[in-house]
Amino acid sequence: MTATTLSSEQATAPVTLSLDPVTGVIDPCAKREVRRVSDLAQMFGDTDAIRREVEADDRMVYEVQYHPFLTPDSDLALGVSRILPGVVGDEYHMTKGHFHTQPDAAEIYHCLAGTGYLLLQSRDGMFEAVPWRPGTVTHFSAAWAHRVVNTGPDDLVFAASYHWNGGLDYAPIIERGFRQRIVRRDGAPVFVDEPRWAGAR
Ligand code: S6P
Ligand code: ZN
Repeated sequence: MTATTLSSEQATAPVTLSLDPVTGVIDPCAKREVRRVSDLAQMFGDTDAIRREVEADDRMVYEVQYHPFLTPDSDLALGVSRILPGVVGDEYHMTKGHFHTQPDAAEIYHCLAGTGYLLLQSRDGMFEAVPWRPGTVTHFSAAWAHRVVNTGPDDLVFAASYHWNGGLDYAPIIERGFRQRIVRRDGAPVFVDEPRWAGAR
C-alpha cells in the first residue's frame, strides 16, 4: 500500500471535544434543544395527562446537545440526548422518534447512562425493541425509525453519531406512532400495543 499525504488544502484539522457520560454535557456545544411535554403532545398517548402537564409547568422531558463536525468532505455530527426519568400519564418519557430522509443516512446510538429501550421500526411496520443499558451500542440504517424510552429511575444519556444533513421525518410517527408503547404498571415497564397498528401484519 502506498502512503498518501494530504495537501494542506485537503487536510481538515481533527476536532476533539469533551463529553460527560453522566450529565450528557458536551464542550464545545454548537446547539442545545429542550423538548417539553407540549413538544411531544402528538407522541404521548394520554391527551388528558398532556393537557394537565402543559397547563401546570410544561416540564422538560429531554434535552439534546449537538455538535456538527462539518468539513468540506464530511457531515458527521454528534448529538447527545439526556432523557429525564418519569412518565406522562403512565407512559415513560421518550424521544419523539423519526426516520432519516436520505437513504444512506445511517446512525449509531451509544447508551452512556441509564436504562431503557431503543425502539426501531421500518416503514412497513417491522418492529424491534432493544434493551438498553450503559455500554449498549446500536447501528441502524435510514430504513429504521428510532425512539429511545427511559424506563429507569435515573437520567438516560445517549450519544448519536450521525449525518447532519440526513434529514428528519417525524410525519409517520405523528400519524401512526410505533407499534408498541411502554407504560408503567405496578412500577415496572410493560409493552402495550398501539391501537393505530391494530390488524396490521
Ligand atoms: C438525530 C439523532 C438524535 C435525535 C435526538 C432527539 O438523527 O437521532 O440526535 O435527534 O435524540 O430525538 P428526536 O426524535 O426528538 O429528534
Ligand atoms: Zn436520527
